[in-house]
Order: sequence, then C-alpha cells, then structure tokens
Amino acid sequence: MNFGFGGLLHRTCQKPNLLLQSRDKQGKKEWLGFQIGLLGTVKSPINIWPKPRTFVWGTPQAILFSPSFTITSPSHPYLTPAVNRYLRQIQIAHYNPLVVPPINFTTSLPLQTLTITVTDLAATLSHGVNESYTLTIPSNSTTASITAKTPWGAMRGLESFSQLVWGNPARVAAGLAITDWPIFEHRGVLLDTSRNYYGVEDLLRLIGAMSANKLNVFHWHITDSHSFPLVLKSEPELAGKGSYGSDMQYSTEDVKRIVEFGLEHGVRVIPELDMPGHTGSWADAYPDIVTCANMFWLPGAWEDRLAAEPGTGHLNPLIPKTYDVLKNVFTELATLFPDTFFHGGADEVVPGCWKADATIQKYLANNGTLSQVLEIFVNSTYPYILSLNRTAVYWEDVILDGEIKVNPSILPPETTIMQTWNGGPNNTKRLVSAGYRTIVSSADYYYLDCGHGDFTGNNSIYDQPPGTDQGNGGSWCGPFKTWQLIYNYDITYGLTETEAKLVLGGEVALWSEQADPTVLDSRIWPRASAMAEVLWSGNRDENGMKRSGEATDRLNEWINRMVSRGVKAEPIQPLWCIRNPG
Ligand code: CP6
Repeated sequence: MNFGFGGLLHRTCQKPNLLLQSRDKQGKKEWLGFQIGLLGTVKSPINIWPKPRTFVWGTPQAILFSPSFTITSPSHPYLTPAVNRYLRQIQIAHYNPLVVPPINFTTSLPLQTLTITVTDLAATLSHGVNESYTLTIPSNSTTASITAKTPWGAMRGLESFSQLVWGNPARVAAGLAITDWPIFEHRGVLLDTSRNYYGVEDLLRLIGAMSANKLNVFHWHITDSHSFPLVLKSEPELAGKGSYGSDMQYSTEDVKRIVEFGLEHGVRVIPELDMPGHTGSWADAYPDIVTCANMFWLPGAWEDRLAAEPGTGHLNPLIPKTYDVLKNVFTELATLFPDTFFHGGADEVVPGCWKADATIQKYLANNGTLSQVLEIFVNSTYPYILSLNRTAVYWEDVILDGEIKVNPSILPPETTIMQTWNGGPNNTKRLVSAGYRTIVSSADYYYLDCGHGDFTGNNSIYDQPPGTDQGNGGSWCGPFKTWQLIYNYDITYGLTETEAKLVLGGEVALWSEQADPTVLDSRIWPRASAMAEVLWSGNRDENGMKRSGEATDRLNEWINRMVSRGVKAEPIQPLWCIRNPG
C-alpha cells in the first residue's frame, strides 16, 4: 500500500517562521530569547491579539499585583463600567497559558495602580473615532498607565493590558511600552438572526468577544424572509406574526441592552433591515405589500429561490402602503439604534418575484423596467433614511450586476456606503473606483457560514431519478474558509492608494441557514480573530512577509484565552503541536 506523503503530512504542524524555541523538561516550549529589532518588533511569548502596531520591550519581567490594585480613570458612562469589568477580570481570571511565559519576576514592588488618562472624554462611539492608545507597564514602578484620545481607545488599551495578565496569583508582563492604533476604522461581524434565532445572551457573548478582538462593529442582519424577530411598537404585527414565536423575539428592552452593552465594549451596533428583497416574513403581517412570498409553492419557482427561502418575498415599491409601514419602521429604528450608519440591504432582488405581482406586471406592460421599480423604491426610502441623519449602507447589488439595479447617480457617494460580497477583489475595485466608501465582506474569504452544504432541496441527491443527480447536491457555500485564508486576504489588493483610502474595512459574515446558538462561537472564533488582527495591524512581518506562520502560536494562545473567558472558540491544532515544537 502506498500512502504517499499523507502519512507524514497529517502529523505536520504549522510552525512559526522566526521564533527560537527549545524544549524544557516537561516538554513544553521554552523561549531561548527575544528577537529585538527596530522599534516595535520585539517577539515575545506574551500574546496580545490583535498584535499591537508598535511594541517595545527592553527586559521582559513579570510583576505581581498588589492586593489593593486599582484602576483609576475619569468617570464616564461607558468607560467606567469597562474599567470595573477589567478590574474584576484581572482579580478572578487566573489565566492558565498553553505556553507559560518564562519571564523572571522583577524584584520591585507589586503593581498598585493602572492610571487611565483620556483627552477627549466627549468623543462618541462612531465611525472613525480615534481608537489609539499607549500602554506603559514599567518594571521599576508601582504604576502602569494608559493614555488615550477617547474612552474607546482607553478600552482597547485595557483589553491589551488584560491579555498581558496570567497565572495564579495573577502577574502581568512588565518593562514594556505599546503604542497602538488600527489600520482600518471599520472592523465587524455580521450575524443573521432571521434564519435562526439567537438569544440576547448569545448576542452579548458575541459582542464581548468582538471587543476582546478589538472588533468594533456588530452588523445585525435582524430580519430576512424567514423570520422578523424585532418587536416594533409602531408596527407590532411584523414580529407578532413574522417571528418564529413570542420566545424568539427581540423586545425594545432587549435591543437597548444590546446597544448599551455594545457601548460599554466599544462596539457599534448597526441594524440592517434587508429590503426590498428578503422580506418574505413581512407578509405574515402585511401580505398586500409583499410580492411572491408564497412563490416557494409554485411550480417552476426554483430559479428565483435564494438561500432556502420560504419565498424570497420582495416589498412592492408601487403601492403607497409599503411606505406607510416603512416610515414607521425607519422612525422607530432610529430611536432604537443610535449609530449613524443604517443598512438598507438591497441585495439579491430577483426578477421572478416582482414579475409575479399584478401591479408590477401592469407597470412593465407600460414599458417600465424592473430596474425602474427598484429606483422607485430607493428614491422613496433613501431620502427618508438621510432625513433621520443616517448614512445609508447598501449591498453592492443595488448598483452592480444582475438584471435589477439602480442608476448610481441616485446614490451619491457622499452619503452612501457600499458593502461588497460578490466577485472578490474585483468588485471592491469597481465600487471604490466609482467613488464609494466600501466595506469588504467578500464571500470567497469572509463568509463563515459553511455548514452542511446543500439546504435548498435543489438538485437533491435523494429525490432525483438515477443518473440525474447533480454531483454535490447543490452545495452553496464551500469551500470552508480557513483562518489562514482569511488571515492572508488583503482587502485593498489591486487598488491604487487613492482607491484604497475608500476601503473602510471589513466584516466577516455568519449567515444562519445552518447556524444557531449551538455553533455560534465555533463558527465565528477564531476565524473572525484572523480578520481582526489583519484589519488592526496587518498580516505582514517587519520584512513585509505574510506572518500567518508566526501568528499560529499566538492564535493558539488567544483561542485558549477566549475559551477561558467562556467563548467556545474552536481549536486550530492538536495540543501536540503546541507542546512538541519541531
Ligand atoms: N442572505 C442575504 C443570504 C446571503 C445574502 N443576503 C448569502 C448569499 C450567498 C451566500 C451566503 C449568503 N443568505 N440576505 C448575500 C448578501 Cl454564499
């Protein structure tokens, strides 16, 4: 029998490129030394994820905490709860590292105080807010310090500090100085809560873990064709009839809790109400404003059915009642979500759905086009979104590709942001060269929702006559996106410098046809961590080489720390690789 290289390769661990290692008696990694390059390139076994931009560590030391250790900071409605949270975590965590940092204890007194200084306390959490911080932990003083321009930068500094703490009794790495700030301003996770429902606790755990990864945008894809879980007081029937049940809804109080929790963690919550497509669930309350909601049951409707839709359902732009409902919805959303970004969806509008409707058929018979129908919808909703002092975000479909799209002139780049998901780097280029600020969620790199392949029933291998099955059963999401694929993706690839400036950042996306709370953590973590580091400090070392090899050990440690904090991040390697360096 010939196993080729497989028998060897299956035991191969990804190795860091540069670090110097040996084994100690327990077979754990021991660090022979620290490579000290120019400013900020000290390699250390202390892991901060995402890796800081600049990091100076003269003589690594570890210091203990005084029993009366405190964090002093200016009083602030969101920074103060964050300080209390980190203080508690430092006191109780006793993090047990995979690889114990072999750092000597300093002889100086234990750390007494972490002092936080913020210059602009009034800065609100919004796109582009300054997140920079410096963190200094001397080895010969009882005081460490964080300085930041804004409370949100101070939170990033606190997180970094917390990741330098380990052991029981707790100790912190010292003799170091970090100056840190993000490359991209928009670093997010999209979660779809329509296909399957997630409880409030799940969303809070997600936001907490995002904050730990210095991700700052929770893109909440609240509604879709499957269910409408958001309770709106002005339109109670939408969730009343369109949710999966009274126990699968988000009340006004739930939303407040989620938004507040986001503020306490430096995470913006951007709501998306996907429309005019993906609105089948609205038909439970308002069958008259939704076209084709029952198309699922019609023969020949398969071609226009997307994402195991119960009937993709499109709002009918040609009847006034649609806008009566939408006005209420927009107005209430603006009270629920303070963020200035509002996501208006506009993806995957399909011809068959509108064509199934009599009013639209009439419009088309009078030489109207489906693109004009979409323009009517956008022209009737976009100004209203702007009037609520919101910046509109749309999926790229609204102007690119497909049969149905609007003339870009009705969506000026000054007040419109595009989110790309199709076509890889090419589409990013098309959007930014048209002048749009762009958020990258390329399905080829950033879609995390790969579950069990086909869920549509389309081309099912089970219900076709022999010889007619179509291979993989219509698998829609593969291949699985590995953390390395995500880590190595450059979201501004192929852009000019001017074009690259329009890329605001990226979002990984968890669509939920095959995800729910049972797999939430492991589908998202650690792969979202891979994007988080790249968008914060890049994916290259000081020689300009991709650093995913070097990142492997750090990511292992970071996964372990996330797990210790109650986030069920999945492993990327067997423990053997971590304990047995080659
Ligand atoms: N739902 C909505 C989806 C998707 C999109 N919008 C989607 C499309 C293709 C893949 C995964 C998800 N399920 N509303 C596209 C933005 Cl592969």
